[in-house]
Amino acid sequence: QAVKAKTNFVPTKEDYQKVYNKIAETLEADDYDDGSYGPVYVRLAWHASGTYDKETGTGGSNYATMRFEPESLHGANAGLDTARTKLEEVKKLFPWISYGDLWTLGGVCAIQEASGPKIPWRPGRIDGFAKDATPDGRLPDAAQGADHVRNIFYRMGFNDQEIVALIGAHALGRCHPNRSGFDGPWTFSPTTFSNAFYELLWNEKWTWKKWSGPKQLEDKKTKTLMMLPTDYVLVTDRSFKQYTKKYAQDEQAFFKDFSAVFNKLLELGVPSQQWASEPYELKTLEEQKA
Ligand code: DDH
Repeated sequence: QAVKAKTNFVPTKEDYQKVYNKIAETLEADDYDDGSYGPVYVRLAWHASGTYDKETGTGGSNYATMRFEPESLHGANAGLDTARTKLEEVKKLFPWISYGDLWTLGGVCAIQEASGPKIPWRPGRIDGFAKDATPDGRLPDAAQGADHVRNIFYRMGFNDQEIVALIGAHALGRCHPNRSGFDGPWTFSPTTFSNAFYELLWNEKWTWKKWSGPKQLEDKKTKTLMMLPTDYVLVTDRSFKQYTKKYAQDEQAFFKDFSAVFNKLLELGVPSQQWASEPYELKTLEEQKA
């Protein structure tokens, strides 16, 4: 009887809210980075999805192939084992959820709990196999320029406005010398989701950092913030900069566009017949207190 009940288990919105809540409880950690796993959860959700290639229909969030070598060892994924290991705590409690659903929900939860916009999210990804893993080189290389950024994101099916909106996720988190080689946070509040990335990019003066590490920029005023070469093209490229300016001036516009484009990112590579429901808007922990 018990076994039968388990096989027939069809999770509801309430079940996914429980998973969300558990993920939210794992975010805070005094001994990790700036005190939150949120930024690295967002990066995991993005790297699990951003391997998509619209021509071949391969890659994307469906199969969670970052669980397997060599994808787990790709240079771009350095450090994401931290997020995968932490999310195992949640997987243990809800073994029925697929890794693709867990990792993408992790990104949604991290953004909402960091005061970001609501991100519609729906379940339906399935676990694939090592043979489904994507080749190295599908994720962007921070040392390159606007052409490279366009090639990578056009391959996923995004336009210039969507590219600029997506990279605003760099309001969160930091670069780690032992992961990417780059060093430092983009904003003064790396655990709060905001339009600060664009504000700083647009309003501050940025100069090349003098150091032995990879080429990156620092803010002239405090020398504590950083920008990657690929971030900087968002104010130098003629097409990109109009959106950067808009998002620097209008946080609501950024939140609205980010919500739509992050949802689109997390759904890349999932066949539509696999979706188990319409998108949910899950509640933050704060909203559930009332
Ligand atoms: Fe990013 N990102 N990212 N990024 N990213 C890094 C960290 C974080 C690029 C390079 C880097 C997006 C786009 C790009 C986040 C989210 C998103 C790091 C530092 C590098 C390097 C890694 C480390 O050392 O730990 C490049 C290049 C691009 C590009 O588009 C050209 C996008 C689209 C997102 C997204 O989420 C939508 C987040 C969050 C982090 C912070 C992680 C952390 O641990 O903190």
